[in-house]
Amino acid sequence: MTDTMQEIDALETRLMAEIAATGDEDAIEAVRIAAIGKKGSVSEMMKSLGKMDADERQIMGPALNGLKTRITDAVAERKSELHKKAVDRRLATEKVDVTLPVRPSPAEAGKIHPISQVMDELTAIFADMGFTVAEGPDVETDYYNFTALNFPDGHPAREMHDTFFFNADENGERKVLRTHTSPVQIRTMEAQEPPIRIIIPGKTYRQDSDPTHTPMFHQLEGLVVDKTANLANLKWTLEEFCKAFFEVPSLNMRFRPSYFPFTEPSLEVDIQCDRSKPGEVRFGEGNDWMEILGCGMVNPNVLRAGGLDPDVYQGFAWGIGIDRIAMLKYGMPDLRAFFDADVRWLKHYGFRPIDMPTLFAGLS
Ligand code: 2NL
Repeated sequence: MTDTMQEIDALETRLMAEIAATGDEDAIEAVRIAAIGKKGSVSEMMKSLGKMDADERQIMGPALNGLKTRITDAVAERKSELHKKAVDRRLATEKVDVTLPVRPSPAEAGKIHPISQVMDELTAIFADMGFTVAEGPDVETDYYNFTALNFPDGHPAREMHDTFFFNADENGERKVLRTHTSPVQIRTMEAQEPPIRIIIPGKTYRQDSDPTHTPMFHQLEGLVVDKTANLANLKWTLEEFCKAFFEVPSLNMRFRPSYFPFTEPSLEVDIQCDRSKPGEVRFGEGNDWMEILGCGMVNPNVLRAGGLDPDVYQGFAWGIGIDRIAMLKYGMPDLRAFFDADVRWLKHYGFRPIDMPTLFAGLS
């Protein structure tokens, strides 16, 4: 055997060993380039064919071509083995266990506060009856919070409200944190011609703090003004509201005479309930009563303050505490927990963001 022939055999043995030793697709590609790439060891040997005489070339030509073919085939075979291995490895590591529990989406992690939920429920109920939502500032003037609502200077009802007063400004005016949402109704009457049908959900403030009162609380007031609004309309509106909110088909209501400066006559409303089971209140059944809201016909002085002629227009209004009805509906025992910002509490009592209350899909 010629020296060159031995060289070919040695190269073949070495390359076959290298091919067999490759562990991944990159490695086999590197061996391929080093052997049969343009400057590979086999290719370099083939270039030497040109310098041989005819006899030698006759033998070496087929020998080198055979080497190249065998190496090419061996590389292709190893490549396909390694490719299959790589695919198998991916399939093993990227396996999905469809029996595992679903990871909760971020939309499930956050919760809607019960007060926001109840505000959305109230809005849905009254929107269905043709009401729109009105809003106004939390910091109010004495005029909008009291005077326009028929609380004259020195009227004892001003003291009843335990108002938070700001320091007097440069004009000597003392702003207040609104003690009710009623200033928004005055602002609406000033800005808008009747018929008016609005609800005002919002924050209200009174200097009061004990197990059943927080200095900031939430109220929903409603106002209807047109030429014929009357007590019968008021009673129907409130009855429809109570049935919708407490999600009962019927409910007895009791209207008792009361006093508010801004309404005449004024009434307090009790709803039928059953308190015979300890720690549970059911509405629309039983022989007990629970006070739930205040209402009345808008006092002519208040209409006048809103720029409306009480000989032409009349209206009814009501006010209800949102925090308390939220506690009643969802069985939350402690009012103060509403404002503790405790995520464990919110996780338990909060609502799913995608469960937006609507009358057609159900409120809660
Ligand atoms: C209650 C009582 C009430 C009103 C609020 C009102 C507003 C205007 C005119 C007339 Cl601008 N009335 N609001 C009327 C009656 C009762 O709230 O006990 N709230 C928790």
